[in-house]
Amino acid sequence: MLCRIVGAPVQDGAGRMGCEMGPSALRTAGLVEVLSGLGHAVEDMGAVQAIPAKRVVHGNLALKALPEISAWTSAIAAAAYAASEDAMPIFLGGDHSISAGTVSGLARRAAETGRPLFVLWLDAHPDFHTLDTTASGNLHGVPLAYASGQPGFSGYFPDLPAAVDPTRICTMGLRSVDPAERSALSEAGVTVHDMRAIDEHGIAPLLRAFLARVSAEDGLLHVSLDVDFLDPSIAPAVGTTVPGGATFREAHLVMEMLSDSGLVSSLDLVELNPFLDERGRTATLMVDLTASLMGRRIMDRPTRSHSGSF
Ligand code: 4U7
Ligand code: MN
Ligand code: MN
Ligand code: MN
Repeated sequence: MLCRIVGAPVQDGAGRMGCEMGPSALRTAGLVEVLSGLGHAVEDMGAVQAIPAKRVVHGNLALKALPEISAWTSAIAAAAYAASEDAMPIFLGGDHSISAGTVSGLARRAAETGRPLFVLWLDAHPDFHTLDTTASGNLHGVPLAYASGQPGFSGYFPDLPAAVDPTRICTMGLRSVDPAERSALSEAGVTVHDMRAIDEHGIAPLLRAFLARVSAEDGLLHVSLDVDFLDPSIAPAVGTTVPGGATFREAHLVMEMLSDSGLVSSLDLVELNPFLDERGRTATLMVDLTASLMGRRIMDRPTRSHSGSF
């Protein structure tokens, strides 16, 4: 499988600076070497270039860096569309606003191939604010709403060539949902497996059910992994830590199951803020999770134990 690495050094969408260094930290943690070591061909495309921003005025005065993020979104969408031709793109954020571009570029690609695009959003937050509902004004809180065609982006963000059907989106790991997001998610029909559902059922059956849907429709699957999906005790390098996140093994299990499914066609690694890391441990964990997604295993499977019963 050819992997194309695409750097998206964006930080204006987050409330604090530092995500710009994300692509560099992920490369330093050995991403390219790990992928090659697993037998994948790797093409490092370098970084998406920012394009000049056009001034825009919006009624929500809280919005931060709207022209800049809108400009990044069109550049990243073009890069995502190009990188997804006959390859698996891996996008290195950058804050999560980059996914406005990655997902919309991938949706355009999927529409051309005639296969439906599904999105697995691994995050403490749903990032389902519109430009009108965000109170913080931080645009890393809006990409999923934009890419799934929620109202209010027209004229401010690039026109969407194709939107992801919200009923083909599954969010996992949520534990910080704002009231406007909560109602918008259920009205749009997004599947939400919050941390409480993960605690009650275990993460595996929830993921298995979603993967069965992707497979039944012969879909493409984009995975968007926000560092804050993980518990802050194992992944401190993020500006928006929320306690009670996925454990080390829950996160690896998700990646291993995704790998076994063979369904994943693209990946975002986002929100890593290396300035907040401890000796590179979060960057290393993100690379190790990518390795699990791309085929690294503890043991070959299926495991045959003693009497053959499991
Ligand atoms: B991230 C938040 F209010 N919802 O809008 C907001 F809780 O990409 C957080 O998931 C957004 O890290 C988090 O600012 C965006 C907040
Ligand atoms: Mn996010
Ligand atoms: Mn988040
Ligand atoms: Mn975050």
